[in-house]
Amino acid sequence: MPESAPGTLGALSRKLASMSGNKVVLGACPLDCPDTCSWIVTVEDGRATKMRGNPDQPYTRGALCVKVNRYLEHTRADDRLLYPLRRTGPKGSGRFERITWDEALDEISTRLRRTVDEHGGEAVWPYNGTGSLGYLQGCEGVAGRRFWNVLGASKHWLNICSAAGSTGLHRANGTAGGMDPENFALAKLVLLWGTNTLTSGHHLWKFIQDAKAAGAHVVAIDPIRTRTADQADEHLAIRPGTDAVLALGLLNVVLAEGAQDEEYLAAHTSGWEDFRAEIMSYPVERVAEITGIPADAVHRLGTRLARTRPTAIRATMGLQRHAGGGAALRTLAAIPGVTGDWRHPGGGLAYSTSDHVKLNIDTRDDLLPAPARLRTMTRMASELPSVKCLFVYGANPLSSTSDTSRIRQQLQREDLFTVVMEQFPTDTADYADIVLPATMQTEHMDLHAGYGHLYLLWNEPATAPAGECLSTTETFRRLAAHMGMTEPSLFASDLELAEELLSSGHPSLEGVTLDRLRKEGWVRMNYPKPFAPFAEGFPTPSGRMRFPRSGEAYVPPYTAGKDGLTLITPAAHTFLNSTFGNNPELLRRAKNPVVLVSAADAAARGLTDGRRVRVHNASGEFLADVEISDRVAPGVVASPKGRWPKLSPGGGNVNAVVAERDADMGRGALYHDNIVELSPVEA
Ligand SMILES: Nc1nc2c(c(=O)[nH]1)N[C@H]1C(S)=C(S)[C@@H](COP(=O)(O)OP(=O)(O)OC[C@H]3O[C@@H](n4cnc5c(=O)[nH]c(N)nc54)[C@H](O)[C@@H]3O)O[C@H]1N2
Ligand SMILES: Nc1nc2c(c(=O)[nH]1)N[C@H]1C(S)=C(S)[C@@H](COP(=O)(O)OP(=O)(O)OC[C@H]3O[C@@H](n4cnc5c(=O)[nH]c(N)nc54)[C@H](O)[C@@H]3O)O[C@H]1N2
Ligand code: SF4
Ligand SMILES: [Mo]
Repeated sequence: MPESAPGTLGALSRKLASMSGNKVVLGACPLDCPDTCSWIVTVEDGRATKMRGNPDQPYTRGALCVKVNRYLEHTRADDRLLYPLRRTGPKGSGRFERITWDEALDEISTRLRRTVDEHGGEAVWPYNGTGSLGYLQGCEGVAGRRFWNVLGASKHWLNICSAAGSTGLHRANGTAGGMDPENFALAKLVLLWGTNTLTSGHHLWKFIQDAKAAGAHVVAIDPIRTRTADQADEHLAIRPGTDAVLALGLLNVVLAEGAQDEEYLAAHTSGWEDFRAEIMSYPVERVAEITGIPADAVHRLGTRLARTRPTAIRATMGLQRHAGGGAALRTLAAIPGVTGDWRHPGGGLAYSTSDHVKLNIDTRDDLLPAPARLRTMTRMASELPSVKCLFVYGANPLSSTSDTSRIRQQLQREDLFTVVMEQFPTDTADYADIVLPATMQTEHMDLHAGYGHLYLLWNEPATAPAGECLSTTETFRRLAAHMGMTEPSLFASDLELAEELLSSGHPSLEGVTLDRLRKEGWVRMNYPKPFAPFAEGFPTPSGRMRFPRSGEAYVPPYTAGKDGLTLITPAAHTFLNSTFGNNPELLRRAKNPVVLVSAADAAARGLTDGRRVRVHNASGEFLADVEISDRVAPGVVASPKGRWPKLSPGGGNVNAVVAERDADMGRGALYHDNIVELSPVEA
């Protein structure tokens, strides 16, 4: 039987609440964060008055985060979009007038029909981002796609976040799914590799603390000494984009120690002879030269790796935002293949658990009148010239997508009809012809899974929608009806859609019913606990993991050998991508945008602490204040993502200098792999 709410604290608080005439509603955080927390909302007289983390949920364990602690306040923010709007000023001016839903649907229907008639469905681009990871309202279930299929619209490749790494892991293991993150508690060596746990998904930390308490050694491998690195036993400041080389170097030491698991290699892997030769060509001195990590540190960690079972590697998306991001994950995945760590719960690699989620996502491609054109999210600037109707939902490309200057130029085109479904007046919404107001998580129903754990969660609406906001599902039902579409599946209710999602018949979902989810709020999928997914083999055609072939193990970063500073644009502690970028308190805590610069690089440019600079390259520029810091090595600078350009000095953010370039696999974006220069802004 799947594990479920034991009916302790959460159940008790629900009972107490109902005794006092209040209601307590179980929900889930919709944001693009691995933890997908379970939350409890207290509702008094129809108003949500309190939100807290669900103490019964084994992963959330009662805590939300600095951002979502302000979620209720955010739902009532002064700038919340409450009504449909039509543009009255020039594109980008953010000047709108209120209209009715009928007027909005009329105008959208007319424009969609005209576009399809004149230019074909491919000229329509539904651009659906990661604002919600819901399987009903958000990107995981590809919300709205059945409607777009009837219309024959372009398909949208949501590759903005994790595509390079996922593809690399698929090549290695046949899946991007790996360890159950809860099993980090069982590890004796933990490598936090290109991941900022305490900022990007802090609930894993409790499991790492359990491991530490049992004697585990924790190493952070990151070009930045992050707050996570501060808490680790050891920090290796790697040169950006060279992780595959470090992995090869560590394996070189493992082989020297004779610590490879020959039995596991023979039974469950393929391509070992070639790969062994590749490893042998990366002695620690060569590795030190490429990665910038001293040879003795590589040797020490290699020895530790050779001698410590189980070793758990947490590698997340930061690592793969480089030209060689796919190869990096593929080569990291080879480590537990060589050491045999996959045999043990507490050993292996955890990137994302998404591939363990086996819901039945049926976007009904049979409804398409003809094969659809595929448009790539991270290539927005290049795709837009052939788009006539852009429909943005759950996304804020003017903050989050590469090459924002070119995107902005395109959004100004008079012949482009843009609809933005939003909760807030983002920079992107300012360019809309029509804005549609969207519900927030406490106002709609949704089904969720985490990408950092093995639970499904249900989100019951706690309150009525604010203003005239509609959920994604309801918006598309109304739009379909307004356009006279009759395909029955376009009108499925939220509960019907949820039943359908749960009906895949996969063993991991046996006994996971909608009734249970609605009652208990969360259910662990039927994976063994503890879970060792590849102890007996891999989901590849041969059943074996595939080592990289000769020459495939390392693809150098774009920045390799180039003059200038490598810019890293990591997760901000107080924002979630661009979500909360307008929250006054979180903005206050985030202070002005900064760029971390080593003392040597600052001195070479005559920059003092606090000096405002233009961070620039051929793609564009943004403004930030210099923070001289030993958290970055010479040659590396860092400035967090997530700022709203219009709320930032100079009206730009980091993505003005992120060029539209592809990683080696999955067309992943190169967010941490750009060359910039810093020049003082004249006062
Ligand atoms: N607070 C907060 N939490 C978030 C988000 C947020 O915006 N804010 N975003 C969410 C989303 S969408 C995602 S996808 C996840 C992403 O979560 P993470 O994977 O943690 O993402 P990043 O912050 O981009 O990168 C993590 C770390 O990788 C390091 N790094 C960069 N390049 C390299 C490299 O070449 N090698 C190594 N070893 N390290 C490197 C960065 O310095 C950074 O400290 O977090 C989610 N959680
Ligand atoms: N430079 C740089 N850029 C990055 C990254 C980086 O590391 N560096 N990280 C990248 C990553 S990992 C990601 S995932 C992307 C994220 O990029 P996007 O997918 O564009 O996500 P956000 O910027 O968070 O914008 C989401 C918007 O959706 C809205 N929203 C939330 N819920 C709903 C809903 O239910 N309905 C509707 N209609 N709207 C909703 C929010 O108000 C918000 O404005 O950014 C990427 N951009
Ligand atoms: S953003 Fe992450 S840590 Fe914060 S509440 Fe949501 S799932 Fe939990
Ligand atoms: Mo992401």
